[in-house]
Amino acid sequence: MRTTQVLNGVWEFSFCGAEKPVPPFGTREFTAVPGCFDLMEPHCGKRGYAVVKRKVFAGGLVELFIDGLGIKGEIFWDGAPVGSAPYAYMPESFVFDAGEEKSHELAVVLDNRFCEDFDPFFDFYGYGGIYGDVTLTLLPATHIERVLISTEDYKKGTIRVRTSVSGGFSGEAKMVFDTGFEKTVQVENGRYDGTFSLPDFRLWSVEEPSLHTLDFSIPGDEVIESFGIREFRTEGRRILLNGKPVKLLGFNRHESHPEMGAAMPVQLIASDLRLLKENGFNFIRGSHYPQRAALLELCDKMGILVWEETIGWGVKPPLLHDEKFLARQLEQVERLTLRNFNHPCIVIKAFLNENRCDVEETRHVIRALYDKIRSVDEHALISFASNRYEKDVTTDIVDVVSMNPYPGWYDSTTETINTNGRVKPRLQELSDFLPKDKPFLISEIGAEALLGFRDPLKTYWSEEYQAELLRECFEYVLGHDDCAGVAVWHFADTRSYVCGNQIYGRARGFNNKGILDEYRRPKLAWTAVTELLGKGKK
Ligand code: ADA
Repeated sequence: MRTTQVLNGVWEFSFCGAEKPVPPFGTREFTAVPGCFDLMEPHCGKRGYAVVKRKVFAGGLVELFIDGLGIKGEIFWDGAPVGSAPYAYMPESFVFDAGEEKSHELAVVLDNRFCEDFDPFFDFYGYGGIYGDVTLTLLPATHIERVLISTEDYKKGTIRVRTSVSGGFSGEAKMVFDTGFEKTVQVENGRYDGTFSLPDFRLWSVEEPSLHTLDFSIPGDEVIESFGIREFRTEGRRILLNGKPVKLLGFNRHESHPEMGAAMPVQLIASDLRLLKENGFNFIRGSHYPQRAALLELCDKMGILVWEETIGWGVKPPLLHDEKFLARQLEQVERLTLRNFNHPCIVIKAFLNENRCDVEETRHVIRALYDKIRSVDEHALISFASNRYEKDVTTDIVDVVSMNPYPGWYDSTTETINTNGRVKPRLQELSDFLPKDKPFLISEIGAEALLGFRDPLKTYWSEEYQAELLRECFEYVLGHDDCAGVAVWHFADTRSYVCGNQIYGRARGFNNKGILDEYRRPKLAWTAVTELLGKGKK
């Protein structure tokens, strides 16, 4: 049977700058895991290699899980490489033979230097460190590798269960559901694929996020998966959840905190989600990278819809059309779709925020990523956030057409006061232009506002200006059935560029378009929008 150790805590550490650390890894300091070392003196803001390590008592076959790190990492067990984590924020598992049962050394070489897949131009800070939990699970030699559960018919509670078992195992497996329903099935050459109805099932929804569990076992191994029975589908301009239109109302959210960076404690993640849910919102876009396991678990339990996205921000040719880049993107969407397959909260699966989708050659990239997700998940709603608007040549490929318009902000002329008249006409114009047979989602919209900067003239950067702009946006979205929803840019102010010309638009080095500031203190826009939703409390 499996046993799991949580390896979070105090690890040994060294910052190595440009010099890549090699085994045996010498360390001089300590650091927190999860934690971002480049937010801690004396390494604040530094870029380079670092090593984190600790002792682990284990032996035999193990699965090491790291819930996201940045910007890249390589994993060593007693000085030997056992895997690499090339994509920032991506949760990764590494299965390897840990050898004899004794104390071993686990080391992660981190590299927070910018690279092709994480450009300094990204409008969010690239932190160095381990962002989420680290666990080590002892695995039986023959073990269950994966259990995927999908809803095939939400009305009848019909689900499909697909599993893979290591070593080409053939034999009996048992399924026990939380409802008490049991089923014995045959696994052939490591595979089981069965579709059946679950008696006494409950549906998952935003209002009643009922979850089920499946305990899947073979001789010597057992895993418990949580899942929800629900269907997302589109009908014309609408997104339907279990046959009923659902309007997505919420925010883009960065996993970011001024003192903890991307390694936010679960308590703070939960408090963000509670704030959102209690104030009438139901949606977050996980911009712009894979989300932590705890966030998805919380959203499953709380009934919050999630847009899942792989990393890739504003990518343009030639990189966008480079085959090696595409291969890395395909690997990311495949890994993420498989890993998060059972989360009922995921409404949209996406990639490549604001890519150059106005260029004909980009169609091939979008098509390939779309097909890859589809090959793993035949029911997923697939999209990406576009800023090419009327020039986007890929709207026929995606299931949901998502646009990031910034009326009253980036498209302003000399008009700097009063958004009246800008937001609604632009949204209407876009809506009129876009295909009528697909949902139109506003995947970003917003304006900068500095908390405490109040101005009766509603000047740019004032709380008043932002409040008015977002009020207009929500009035439009709530008043139009042909708009599938909105994710405001963004939930909370987030640390951004620290260099380059872009910093001029980023006072304090932050993207200040948060409806809350970085400590989650509300701006006027929060009150304006929550009042519209009939809530208005914090
Ligand atoms: C883009 C981008 C966001 C953010 C935003 C802004 O649309 O997708 O990450 O940078 O613009 O604030 O300018």
